Amino acid sequence: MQLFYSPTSPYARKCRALIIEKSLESKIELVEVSPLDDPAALLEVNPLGKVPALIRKSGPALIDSPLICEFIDTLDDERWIPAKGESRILVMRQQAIADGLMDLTIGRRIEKNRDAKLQYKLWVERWERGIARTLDELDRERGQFERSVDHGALSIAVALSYLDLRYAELDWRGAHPELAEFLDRWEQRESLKMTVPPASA
Ligand SMILES: N[C@@H](CCC(=O)N[C@@H](CS)C(=O)NCC(=O)O)C(=O)O
Repeated sequence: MQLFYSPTSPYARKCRALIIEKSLESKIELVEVSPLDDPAALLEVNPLGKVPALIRKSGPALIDSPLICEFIDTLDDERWIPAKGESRILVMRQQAIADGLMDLTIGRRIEKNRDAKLQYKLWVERWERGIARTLDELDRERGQFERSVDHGALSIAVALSYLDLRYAELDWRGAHPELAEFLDRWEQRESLKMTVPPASA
């Protein structure tokens, strides 16, 4: 199997970290691509032109990181996403909040990267408010995930780490020290150490 990824994509990082946590590296080859260059091999399996995308041994390629992670989790007996019940819903909800935080952070960055005259302040400020509210909510819900080792906690850790990469000026660690400690603990794990985005990114 092959996972198309880019080294800075937090959605792909969730998948890569899960693969490492589950020691499935030998089953899934990582293929680095730059989605903005529209590589033919990526477009062939994902018409949306986005990473991550997973080519399986059989069946259609999978797109969208929650689906890809769900599939990766079925490849061995160790469940990072509970199979059913409220525990499953909570993990999926945590992943949804984490993915939403990534969406806001990426939206803001794309806007901020535009020529200053073209930047749309309304959107930047809207996304910044969303990021601030989401951090407050994660702090309120911390008790539900801060000691967990599952896909919900992994997703939140990857999203917080992406804030460090793309919105460092926010200093979210200063305002949310317990969330920062949570991320520090995750950053000690091989899965996050081995998927750190390149310093030049
Ligand atoms: N919902 C998707 C989001 C994937 C996504 O937006 N990936 C970005 C990289 S971080 C991408 O490939 N962007 C290229 C583009 O939007 O054209 C997921 O969870 O996999």
